[in-house]
Amino acid sequence: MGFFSRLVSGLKNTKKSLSEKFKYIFTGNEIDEDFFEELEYVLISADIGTSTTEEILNELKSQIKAKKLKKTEDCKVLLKEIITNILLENESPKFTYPLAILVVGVNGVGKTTTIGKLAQKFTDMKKKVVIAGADTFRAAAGDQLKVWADRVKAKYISGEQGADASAVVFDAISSAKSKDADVILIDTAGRLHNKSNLMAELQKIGKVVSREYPEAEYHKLIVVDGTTGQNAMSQVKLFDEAVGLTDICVTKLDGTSKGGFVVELANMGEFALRYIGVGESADDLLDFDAKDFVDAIFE
Ligand SMILES: Nc1nc2c(ncn2[C@@H]2O[C@H](COP(=O)(O)OP(=O)(O)OP(=O)(O)O)[C@@H](O)[C@H]2O)c(=O)[nH]1
Ligand SMILES: [Mg+2]
Repeated sequence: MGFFSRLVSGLKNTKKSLSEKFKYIFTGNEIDEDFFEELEYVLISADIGTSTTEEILNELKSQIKAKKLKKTEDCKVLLKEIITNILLENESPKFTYPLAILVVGVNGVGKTTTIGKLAQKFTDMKKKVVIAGADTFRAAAGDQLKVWADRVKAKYISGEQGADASAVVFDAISSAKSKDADVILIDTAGRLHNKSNLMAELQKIGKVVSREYPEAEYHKLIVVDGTTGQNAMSQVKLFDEAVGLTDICVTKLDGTSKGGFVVELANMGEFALRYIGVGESADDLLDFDAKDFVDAIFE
């Protein structure tokens, strides 16, 4: 399957729920207050969020006025453009190498799987990859990650269960330097005994990377689960306070009809929307592209 068809098939539930509703909105009718109310309802039910929806509607209204549009069917292209422009504000700058990516997020969102997929992606780009298994909390975390590392023959550094996570990261950085690696991917725990422990551990890991590997371009990528919708926004804020995020990856968009929340995530404004996950296999991690995303969710 090509890139765009994988995206479309991954987002098919979101697309279906939107296009069914759009049928009744973008008709040949005159634009009136009911139209805006219905559109507002549809955008909010796709999980775009109230403030972003309001922003979209205000922009739509002002363009309708400026372009003197009369029929609702003329607004669909406009709506697509407005949403694309919001997403474009968060386009991801290109990576430079060596590159360090610290992957964080609450438990079960898809961090380890995303690292596996990233290892594949960078290997395909002929980059030399080192993986740090710094989730030393969960017993099976290491085995899961090693499978992904072995698949692409990436160097894998981990520690015993309960080992100091930042020591694992220290070792992995030494290995990356000595092997002249291009990319180091750091997996972290999603859960420790309590939340403040987790944040303290992530901060400690974060500092090790800045201190030991200043020559690397350093990214802090949060993974959020696309099926959790609005809750993702508070996770982003929480982890940003702890480590200072740079990038976002939204996983499991294949399992939701509310993919619209990606628009709201983008509208938070500060972070590069870097990747989306649309399935469990190695090639199901896609570089986020604003235009393709909007094309994939609109009819
Ligand atoms: N459908 C779908 N499933 C995904 C995607 N990404 C991850 N998963 C699944 O989500 C589950 C959890 O993934 P993990 O990678 O273990 O999540 P994690 O964040 O590392 O979890 P912890 O280490 O326990 O915090 C697994 O069953 C993955 O296969 C995706 O894009 N789509
Ligand atoms: Mg994990």
